[in-house]
Amino acid sequence: MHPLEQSFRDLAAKAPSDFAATGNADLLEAVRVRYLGRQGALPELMKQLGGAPADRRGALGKLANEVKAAVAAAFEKRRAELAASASSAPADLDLTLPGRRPRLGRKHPLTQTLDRIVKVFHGLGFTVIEGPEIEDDWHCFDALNTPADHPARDLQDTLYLKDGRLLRTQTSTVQIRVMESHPPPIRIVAPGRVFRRDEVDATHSACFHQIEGLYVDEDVSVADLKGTVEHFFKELLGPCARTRLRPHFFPYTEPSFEIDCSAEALGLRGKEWLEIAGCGMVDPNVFKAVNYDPERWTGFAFGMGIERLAMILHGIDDIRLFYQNDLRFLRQF
Ligand code: 2U9
Repeated sequence: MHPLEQSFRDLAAKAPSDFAATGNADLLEAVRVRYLGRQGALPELMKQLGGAPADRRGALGKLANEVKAAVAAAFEKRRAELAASASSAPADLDLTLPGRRPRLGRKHPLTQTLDRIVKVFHGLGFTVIEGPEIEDDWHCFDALNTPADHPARDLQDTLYLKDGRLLRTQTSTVQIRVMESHPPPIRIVAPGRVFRRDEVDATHSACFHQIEGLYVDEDVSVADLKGTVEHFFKELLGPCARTRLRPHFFPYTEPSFEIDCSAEALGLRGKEWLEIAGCGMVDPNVFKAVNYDPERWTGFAFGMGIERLAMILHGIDDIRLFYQNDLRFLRQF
């Protein structure tokens, strides 16, 4: 077989499958140009016909025309197929438009704040523990050295269910439950939703979030508490954060302190100190309530409001913004 004949036959075999493999009109056109264009494979072969021996030229020319017709037919067949499938797509579907990037969600600012707090306590070996939001008087008040006639109950008035149970006013309920079921030592933080019978305004909400911590072991002192508080706020806010403890009263801790943080570390001017959390040494009566020997065990506890911390950190002036799910607010975090 003359080499030119072989080339024509090879081309005739390959072109139809190349056309069939194209997925759109642009690709099909590119393949057509490759085979049939002015400098395409077929015209290039045809140019060589003049160099073939005279007695073969006629047969080769005939073959060339047959191949050309077959390649053109294969092209036409694929063009028709692609046109048919394009016309069955919806008229308003433009596949050449750039894709739409899906909007990524993000964590709620309160969750982001809680995550930052928990990360620091993880580093100190504390375990996160959760508990029920519906509680009883014992876990919310009595076990926390707040008997029924204690004035602190008025400050923490809450919502009661018909059966006498209540919505917890603090997550200390969780710590009481852990102590009731586990012997010391204890190192836990309890984040969660709490409830108060409060008038709602820019700084008060009937439902808000807290994180409380509890450390129980032998020979725990106020120095351990102070060191932990200082470390925590430096980790959370940066090495410039200074803290001070101011005497206060809580029924469940003795002595008790309010924790102030240097306003400078929070990027605030005007004030020198900002009240940011509370803490104290666990009252021996709390240990008695959970059958821990108060002569042997000592501990410290602390608590802070997540909303208050997030508001200070981000300069948010209205607590209600956290609960309205307004994306113009949420997208800022
Ligand atoms: C046990 C014993 C004691 C937890 C503590 C505070 C001090 C405190 C407030 C901060 C702002 C509540 O969210 S807030 O309104 N909390 O100041 N909380 S000591 O004391 C405990 C916890 C558990 C068994």
